[in-house]
Amino acid sequence: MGAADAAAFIAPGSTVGMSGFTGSGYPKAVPMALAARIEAEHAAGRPFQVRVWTGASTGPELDGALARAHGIEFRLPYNSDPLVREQINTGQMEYFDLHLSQVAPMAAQGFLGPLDTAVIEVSAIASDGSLVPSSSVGNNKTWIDQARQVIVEVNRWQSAALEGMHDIYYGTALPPHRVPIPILKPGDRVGEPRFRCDPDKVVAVVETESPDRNLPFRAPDAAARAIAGHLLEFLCHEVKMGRLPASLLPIQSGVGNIPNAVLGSLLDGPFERMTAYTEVIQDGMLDLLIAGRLQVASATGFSLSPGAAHRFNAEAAQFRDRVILRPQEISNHPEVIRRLGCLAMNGMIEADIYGCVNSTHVMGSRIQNGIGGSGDFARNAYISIFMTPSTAKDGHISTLVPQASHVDHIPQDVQVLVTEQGLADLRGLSPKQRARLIIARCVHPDYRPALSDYFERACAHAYGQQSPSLLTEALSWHQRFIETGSMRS
Ligand code: 0RQ
Repeated sequence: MGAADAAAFIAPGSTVGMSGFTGSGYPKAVPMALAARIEAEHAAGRPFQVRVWTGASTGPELDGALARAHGIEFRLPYNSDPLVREQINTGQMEYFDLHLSQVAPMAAQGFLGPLDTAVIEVSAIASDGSLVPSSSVGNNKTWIDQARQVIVEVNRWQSAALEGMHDIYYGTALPPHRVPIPILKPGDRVGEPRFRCDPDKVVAVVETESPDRNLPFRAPDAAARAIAGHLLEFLCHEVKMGRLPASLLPIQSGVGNIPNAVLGSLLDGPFERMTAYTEVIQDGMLDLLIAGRLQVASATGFSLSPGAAHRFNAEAAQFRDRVILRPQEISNHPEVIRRLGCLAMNGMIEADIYGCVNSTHVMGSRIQNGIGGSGDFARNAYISIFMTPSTAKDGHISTLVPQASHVDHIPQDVQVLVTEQGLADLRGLSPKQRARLIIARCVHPDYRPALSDYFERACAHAYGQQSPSLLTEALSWHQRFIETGSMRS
């Protein structure tokens, strides 16, 4: 049926579970039709908002369109849409940002309330009624299982060769019936290629032919190249010391331009027969697969530039045995990440001298995107690495500060920090030892004397000497930025 007829099944105040993960595999027609309906209702003076659950970020046809219609009352999890961000930060929308591995279990546990409608993009419907996933899996299995009714969008733009790439695991159960997840290697397939779906629940099938969001990545600048260089040197050193095998351990790479640049640098590195157990496959990872450096990549979705998406679609068949797309509760599962020993490499907003990492909030209160999978991987990784340029906003912000204005990752989950200035290996160090190393290696020279001065005064005057802090001064850099537009004094 048409998208408008399908959207008519969605009631005001209801909860909608949408497919979509980091700009791939999200429904493109029904959310737009829903947004149009919401706008019409608002014009007639009738309130109409919905609660939206997704896999992670989606695209302008979903988050953008619904936000423009002021149609989202509450949203979870990870978002990167600018209009949604603005509405969250101006208090118009409630946002629950949680670990991506925990979304599906929390929904199944009933912690999030009932799910009324699932709107799921697929690439095909099989003759037995099972659904062939599209370019992301996300939380779709759970949405289909939990929702009262299901709307299916079949997107012909998606490559037919995606069929067989997915591994939908149906072995998850709630405590006390949970059992180990039988993934021992990144390439293991433990589930089924399609979603099971009760046909009686399907109220609408809508056909589309629309590309995924597919934003271009910035070409790596000097800072990104320097960060990648430091990281490559570190990984080579770890191999030399016998702490990592020559093919490394399964890599996880976060979203953003810097992690993508780091993947690009692995093309120039000495490592062969690598594997990835990660969340999204971005351009850099596709290049590694094409070059044969990466044997296999397990993820829950793609996050490609338009050029890379075109290339992937044209050549998808050759990746079928080397790319595995799983539900996000499995791609990000703490048990599997810990067992495989992933190398977690994520971007960040800021870190403090003790290595608390803020991945989400600008100046302590404004959300940028969300924690995404960074916590799933950071806590359970073999080595947990965070990276950022040492300054932001034309040098007016130091990304290394006396105290993080918000903490997503505690020092115990942060083992290596990298900026273009250098790399600090924090493993086995006490808080004061960590601070000295971070100041010496990572901080921009413009901010190093001030940070060093703060730390030495904290060591002299703080209430305690485990993690010395001057409470009235610790957040003064952020306050100065809010008041003057610069952290510089
Ligand atoms: O602002 O957009 O206004 O220019 O933050 O920063 O440098 O473009 O960095 O694209 O690598 O993203 C942490 C946001 C980095 C990302 C974050 C400003 C900066 C710019 C973006 P503008 P860049 P990146 C698994 C892993 C959490 C989720 C995650 C992220 C904007 O990596 O969302 O790791 N991570 N998932 O100017 C104020 C600072 C700032 C700052 C940067 N200290 N203060 N503004 N900015 N540092 C994958 C998934 O979960 C899906």
